[in-house]
Amino acid sequence: MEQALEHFQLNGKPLSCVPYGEGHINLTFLVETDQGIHYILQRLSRAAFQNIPGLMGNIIAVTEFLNQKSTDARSCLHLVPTTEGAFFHRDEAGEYWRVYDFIEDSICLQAAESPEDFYQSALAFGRFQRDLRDFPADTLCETIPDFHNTPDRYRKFRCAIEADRENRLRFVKPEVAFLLEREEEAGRLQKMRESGELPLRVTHNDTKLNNVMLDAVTREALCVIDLDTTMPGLVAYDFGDAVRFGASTAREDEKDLSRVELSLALYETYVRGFIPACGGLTEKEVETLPLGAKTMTLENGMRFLTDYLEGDHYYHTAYPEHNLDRCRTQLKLVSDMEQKWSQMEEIVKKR
Ligand code: ADP
Ligand code: GN1
Ligand code: MG
Repeated sequence: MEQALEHFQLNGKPLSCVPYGEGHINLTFLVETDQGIHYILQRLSRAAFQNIPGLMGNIIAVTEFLNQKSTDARSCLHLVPTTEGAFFHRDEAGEYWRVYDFIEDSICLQAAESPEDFYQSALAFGRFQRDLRDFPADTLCETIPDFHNTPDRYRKFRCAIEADRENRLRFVKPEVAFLLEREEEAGRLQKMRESGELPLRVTHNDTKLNNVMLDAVTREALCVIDLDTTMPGLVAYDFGDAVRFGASTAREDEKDLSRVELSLALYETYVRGFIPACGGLTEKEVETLPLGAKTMTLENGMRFLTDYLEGDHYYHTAYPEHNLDRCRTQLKLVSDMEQKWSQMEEIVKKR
C-alpha cells in the first residue's frame, strides 16, 4: 500500500492507511496525510474485472463529464493523478491501484436510518442516470461482460453446479431448485433488452445504498460512488438493485430469515424519488420496474450461490457460509415479492 501511494500526487505525506468501508469487491483504504487530508485508496479486484485499463477509461470519462455539469466538488468522485500523469497505477505484482479524494462531511449507510435517507439515495441514482443521458454511451467499454444478462448468469450457475468443485452442492438443493423454477421469468428483461422494447441507457448497475454518499449534516444526497460497473444497461437494473438492498427489512447477510422482508413503505419511497429524478422514462420502462426488483434480487441470489459453489473467489467473505447466507436472504426476498406482487405493481402504476 505504501509503495502504491508513492505513485500518487497526494497533498502531504501519508500518516495512516487503514481498511475502510463494506464493499464486497475492491480492497478499500482510508488514507490520512500529515496535512490532515483524507483520500480513498483502492486496489481493484482482478477476480471481478478483466479489463481494468478499460474500466478506468470509463470512470475518467464519466467523472469528467459529470464534474463539468456541476460546481459542487462533492457531487461527483474525483480521481487523484499519479506522478506519471495517469489516473491509476499498476504495480510489479500486476495489481491496479487508484486514489479518490475523500468525500468529506458525508455518510455512507449500510441500511437506511429513515425513509428520507432512502428517498435521498433514490434521488442520487435517478439524477445520475438523468445526468448521463447525453453521455456518448458507445464510448464506454463493458467492464464486466453480460453483467446483468440473467440468462447468461443461469448458464454460469449451471457450470458451477456441474463442476461442484467444493462438494457443496449437497447443502444447497432447495436453493438450486428455487432458482431453476424461476428461470423463464428471470430472463424476460434480457429478452426485452435484445428486442429493443426497452432502451439502453448509461446506468450504474450497482445501486446499493452504500454506493451513495449523503451529507452528514443535512442528510441530502451528495454523490454516487463505485462507478466500476457504469455502462449501458436498463433502468430497471438500477431501480431493482437499489430496492433489493435498501427496501429489505434486514441486512444482506441476515441469518434469521424471519426478519427478511420487502418493506412496501420503503419500496414506495424509492419509487417516489427515483422515477421523477430520472425524468423521461418510457411507459414500458416504468412498467418493468417491479420486474427489475425481482430479477435483480434473484440474480444476486444466484450470483452468491454460484460463488459459494465455486469456492468464494469473487466476493469478499468473512466466514465459509457467508455467500450462502447472502443467497438465502435474496431468495427469501424474492418469495416475499411474489406475495406482494400486485401491490408492487400498483405502487408503480399510481406513482
Ligand atoms: P466496492 O466496489 O468494493 O464496493 P466502493 O468503491 O463501493 O468499493 O468503496 C467501498 C466503500 O468505501 C464505500 O461503500 C464507501 O463507504 C467508501 N468510499 C468509497 N469511495 C469513497 C470516497 N470517495 N469518499 C468517501 N468514502 C468512500
Ligand atoms: C458487489 O462492489 P459492491 O460491494 O458495491 C457487486 C454487486 C452486487 C453486490 C451485492 C462489481 O457490489 O454487483 O450486487 O456486491 N459488484 C460487482 O452486495 O460485482
Ligand atoms: Mg461498493
